Amino acid sequence: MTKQLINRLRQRWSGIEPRVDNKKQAVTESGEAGVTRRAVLQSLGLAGSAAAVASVLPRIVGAQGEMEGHEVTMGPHQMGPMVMPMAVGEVDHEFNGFNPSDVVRDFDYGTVSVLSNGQTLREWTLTAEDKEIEIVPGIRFPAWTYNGRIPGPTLRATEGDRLRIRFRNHSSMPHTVHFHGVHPFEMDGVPDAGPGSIQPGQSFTYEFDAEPFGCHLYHCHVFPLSRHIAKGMYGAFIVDPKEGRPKADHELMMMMNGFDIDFDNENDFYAVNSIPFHYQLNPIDIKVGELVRVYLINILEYDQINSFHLHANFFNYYPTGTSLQPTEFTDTIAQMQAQRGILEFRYKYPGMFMFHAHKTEFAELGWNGNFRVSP
Ligand SMILES: [Cu+2]
Repeated sequence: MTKQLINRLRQRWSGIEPRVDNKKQAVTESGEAGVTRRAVLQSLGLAGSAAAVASVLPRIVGAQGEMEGHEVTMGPHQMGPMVMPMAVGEVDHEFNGFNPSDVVRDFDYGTVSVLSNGQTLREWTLTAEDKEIEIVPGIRFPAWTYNGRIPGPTLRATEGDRLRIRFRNHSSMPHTVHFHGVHPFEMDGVPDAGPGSIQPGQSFTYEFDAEPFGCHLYHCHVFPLSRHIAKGMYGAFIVDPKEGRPKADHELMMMMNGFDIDFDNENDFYAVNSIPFHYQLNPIDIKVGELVRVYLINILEYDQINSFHLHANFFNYYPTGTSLQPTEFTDTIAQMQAQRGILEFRYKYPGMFMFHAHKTEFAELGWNGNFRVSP
C-alpha cells in the first residue's frame, strides 16, 4: 500500500509511470485499504494539495521507474549506477535542529560528578516537545520529541554509574521515559509505576544505576504506545562495560525507524536516524582497515521486523551488546522492535559500499546508506 501511495503521487505530479502493472494496480486501487488511504489523504488536504506533496514526490525517483525511458539515477559520488531509488535534495536540517550526520556520532555522557560513596553520577535533562520535523523535502511531520530531535540524545554511561535523568514535559500530551535495563519499579516509566504519566507542564527525575552493560534504548511508555513511539519519542541508551571495549576508530549510533505521515498505522518512509536516504546522500567516511563499531537499534513501529545488511563485508555481531564475545560473523542481521546489538567490522577494500535494510521495500523507501571507504 505504501508503494501505491508513492506510485499514485509520482504519477500525478511527476509524470513517471507506476512501477506495478496496470492490472495489479487496478485490483489494489479498488481495495478497501487503498480507498481508506486516499480518504485519509483527502481529509488531511494532501490528496488535492500540490503544495503539500507535489514539492516532494517528484524528488523521490526510482531506478526501476527511471529505466522505463529515462537514464538510471546516479549517486552523488558517481561511482556507478545506483540499484536503489534515492531522494534528490536535502531536508532543512537547520529547521529540524539536528542533522543525522552529527547524530550518528553524537554520544551524550551527561554532566559528570562523583558522589560521596565514590560512585560516578551522570545527569541529563530530557524535555518532551511537540515539534515539526521535515522528514523528506517538502513534508513536515508533527512529531513528539525528546529535546527536539529524533532520535533523542544518545545517553551513554559506564556500568555501575548512578544516572539521574530530569524529565520535563513541555509537550501537549502526557509522556514518560521508560529505560531498558535494570531499575526499581518506580523508575520504570510506565503509567502505573511511581509518578505514572508525567502530565504537560510537570516534571520528574528518574534515578537508578546503569546495568547491565550493553546497547539499550529508552522510549515513552504512555498509551497508545504505538502512537507515542511512532511520533518519535525514543533514543539510544548505551552502557559501556567497566573494562571498556577495544578502541574503535569510529563509533556510530544507528537507530532504525520510520514515519507514518498520513496516520494510517503504516509507515510511508524508512530510515536510520530519521531522515530517509540521508547517509546515501551524505556517506559515512571511513578508511580501509579501521575498526568501525555500530550500535544498532530497531525502534520501527507498525512493521514486524527490520534488518541491516552490509555490502562487500562481514561483521562480528554482539546481540544486545551484553557480551564481549560476538555470537555471529555475518553480513545480515534481523531485529524486531527494541531488539538491538553491536556490529564491528573493518573494510578490506576502498570504495562506496551500501548498507541498508534487506527488507528491500524499506530500502527503496529510505533505509539505505553508504560507507565511503578511502585507502
Ligand atoms: Cu509519549
